[in-house]
Amino acid sequence: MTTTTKNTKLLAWVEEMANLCNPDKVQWCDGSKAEYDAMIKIMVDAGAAIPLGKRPNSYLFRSDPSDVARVEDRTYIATRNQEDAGPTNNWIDPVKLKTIMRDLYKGCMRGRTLYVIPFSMGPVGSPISKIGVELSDSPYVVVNMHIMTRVGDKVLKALGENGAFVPCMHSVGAPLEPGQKDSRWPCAPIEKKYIAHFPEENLIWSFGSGYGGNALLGKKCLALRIASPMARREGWMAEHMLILRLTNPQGKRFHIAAAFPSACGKTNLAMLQPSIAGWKCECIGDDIAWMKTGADGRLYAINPEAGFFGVCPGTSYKSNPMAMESIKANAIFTNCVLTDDGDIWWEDMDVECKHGIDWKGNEWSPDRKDAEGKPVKGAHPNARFTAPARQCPVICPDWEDPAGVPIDIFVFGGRRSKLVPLVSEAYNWDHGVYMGATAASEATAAALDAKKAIRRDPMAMLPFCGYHIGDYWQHWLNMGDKLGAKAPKIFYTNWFRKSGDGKWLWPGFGENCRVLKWMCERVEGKVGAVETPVGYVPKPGDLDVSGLKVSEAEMAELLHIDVEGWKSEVPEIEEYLSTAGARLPLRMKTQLAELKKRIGL
Ligand code: GTP
Ligand code: SPV
Ligand code: MN
Repeated sequence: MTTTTKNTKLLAWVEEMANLCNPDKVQWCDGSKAEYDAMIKIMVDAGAAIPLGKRPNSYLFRSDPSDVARVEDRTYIATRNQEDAGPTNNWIDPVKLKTIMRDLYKGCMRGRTLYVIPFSMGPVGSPISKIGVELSDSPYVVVNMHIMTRVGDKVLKALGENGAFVPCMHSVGAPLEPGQKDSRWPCAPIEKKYIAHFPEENLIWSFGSGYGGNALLGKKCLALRIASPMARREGWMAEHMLILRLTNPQGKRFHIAAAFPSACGKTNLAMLQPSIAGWKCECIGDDIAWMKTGADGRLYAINPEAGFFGVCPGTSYKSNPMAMESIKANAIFTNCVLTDDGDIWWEDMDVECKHGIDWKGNEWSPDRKDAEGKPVKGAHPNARFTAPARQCPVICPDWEDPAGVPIDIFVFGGRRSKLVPLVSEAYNWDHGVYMGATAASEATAAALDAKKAIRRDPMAMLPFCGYHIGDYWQHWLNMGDKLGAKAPKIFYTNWFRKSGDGKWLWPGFGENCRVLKWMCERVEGKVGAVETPVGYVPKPGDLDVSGLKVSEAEMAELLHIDVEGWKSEVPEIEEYLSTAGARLPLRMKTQLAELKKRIGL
């Protein structure tokens, strides 16, 4: 298939990459339903996609067991000066990396089709949106990009003859010899995988993986790792944040953006169904927020994505009914159980599955044990659904407003079974930035190689900030200076505190609206709080717990400030902040010093 585009830069780049990768053919994607259906048919015929009898137009994929999540050890930020990538990124010299990767790309698409996928992050034509073009040899990537971004001719039209785009190069890295049968999920071994970013030239090169953030290059690669340094240069923000609108019983709207690390509750909070009467919640985005100051001096956010790439395990009609409604049809599932009646299943879906085929393709039942006698999970812990955002019953009518929504509240958080209270409010902007910068969380399955039990994950951007983390914190401080009194208020939450016997202390999910309600009432100055060493925390009675089955003792534990525990964290926090070296903002040092004073160190 040919193209009508006259963008010379794009045409030249496609030709250069096709010459390097040597595909059998080149196909320009138009974003149509016919194209989506044709891609699916190719994959169904090849045995890579399994149609789900129970869900209209929905398909199950099983990845290679080695290719199930992001690979942080193989993710690179290539800048001329190593210092500019900072302590949180894997750095490699861009010239050296391109030499290595050009070698890998040479002939890597033999026997395959190169798909040209023009896409827009954000509504086509919005002043906040950015255009990317992904070249990929994976039809799985094509269909996922159709859902997750705006793809096709409309994007080429917006790009025009001279428009700028972010080139996003992708190959699964598995050329086919003549006559060779393709595998169900082609990919390259771990040591050949590279997820490479060249932020100084707004360029992405990915090789060897077909999964999620490694392969759908609009998401983490463009919208965060390339966009974050771009945002710093241009004075805006690209964050790993959900966006929601909360409307109180009086009809007053609050817009909240929340940054939790991967697999720590963004999708769930974004689609929250308030358990308290009169409050309404609508979803704008579940993973990424791009924010710019508006003419009125406030901060406006758009969701650059068009779909959800959400964690399956734990998603149920009890925990996240709106996600369940969003995936009833036209959805893609990766690494779930296939049930005997032609549906998908995963752990904690809150329905019974007596027998099926697990994510590795083996016979499965809930009582299955491995060689060591441990229960075998049916779905991979990072099994994911891909679904169009417009299918969410509580999608906000303004979710595609090119102007965005004005943010009132920022929330940071993480998964901490101890120490961190259910909620606290920052004393001021700098304190809030400090809270975000020192956010920490227990490891999840979203990355293959996040080994540490608890790791600092600043603003949930540890794997996604495409430049020096010290400069990033300074950028946050600068944004606060620019926004002044119009800056959002900053809070910190932890839904994951556990009791001594290992049970969640807080019911979470829909009940989290009680915490959001307190935040809104704090913004309005309607409700109280007590000053603690770590911020303002609700006093008994400030948080609406009416009708909730949480005892007073449990509430006290959830909001308890363990001063000794905080003292023992300080040396580690000090060491962590010092890794930013000379680029650690002075104002962060001041915040640490003030915390130390408050806890008596
Ligand atoms: P990414 O897509 O990786 O960025 O993750 P996410 O932040 O969107 O995480 P998601 O909302 O998908 O939640 C991940 C897991 O946390 C799921 O298994 C959820 O069931 C669980 N979870 C979400 N919210 C809560 C909560 O309030 N309490 C508890 N206990 N678990 C929760
Ligand atoms: C995350 O890991 O934060 C995700 C999933 O949202 S992925 O797209 O794989 O990065
Ligand atoms: Mn994410």
